Amino acid sequence: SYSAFPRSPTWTKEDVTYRILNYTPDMLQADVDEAIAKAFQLWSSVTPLRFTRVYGGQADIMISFAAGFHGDFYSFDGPGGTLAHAYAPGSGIGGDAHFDEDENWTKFTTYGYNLFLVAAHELGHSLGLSHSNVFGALMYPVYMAMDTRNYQLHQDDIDGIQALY
Ligand code: TQI
Ligand code: CA
Ligand code: ZN
Ligand code: ZN
Repeated sequence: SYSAFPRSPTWTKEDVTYRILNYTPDMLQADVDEAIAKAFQLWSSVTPLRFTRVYGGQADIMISFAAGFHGDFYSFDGPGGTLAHAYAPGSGIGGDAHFDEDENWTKFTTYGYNLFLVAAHELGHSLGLSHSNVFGALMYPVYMAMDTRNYQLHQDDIDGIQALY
C-alpha cells in the first residue's frame, strides 16, 4: 500500500555521534571544541538524545569549516551572506553542519559571529528542526548578537525539539 515521506526526518536512535573535521583559525581549538560541545548540550538537556564525539571515521554529524565551493550544492559566498548550513537527519551528508570560513568566528560577540550560537542553530537543523516565527527563539532565522553565558533555549525551541524526540 502507499506511504508518504515522513513529515520531518529525525534520528531514529538516541546515541548520535559527531566529529569535528577541521578548525577555523579564528579561534583557539579548545574554544571551538567547547562551543560545539555546549551547542550539543543545549539540545541533549531537553531530549533523550546523547551526543558522543568521535575522532575518526564516519560520524552522524560531521562538522567542518570551508570557504566557497566545498563539495556540496551550496557553495559559500565570502564574508557576510550565508554563515553556515546544516542538513536534516539522514545518512551520508544528512545531519552534517558546514561553517563558512570566510566569516569571523568568535567566542565573544564583540565582532564577527558567535560560533556557539550559530552552531546551536545549525544543530537544530541537524536534528530536524526548521525555522520558527517566534522572535527570540534560537530557530528564528535572524542572527542576534547576545551574551551567551548562561544561554538557555527558548521555550519554542524546547517545544519544537520535544515534538520530534
Ligand atoms: N544559513 C541558513 C540557516 O541555517 C541556511 C538556510 C536557509 C536554511 N533556509 C533554510 C536551513 C531552511 C534550513 C532550513 O538558517 S544562514 C542564522 C540566523 C544562518 C542564519 O547562514 O543564513 C544562523 C546560519 F538564524 F541567525 F539567521 C545560522 Cl543562527
Ligand atoms: Ca558567507
Ligand atoms: Zn556545505
Ligand atoms: Zn536556519
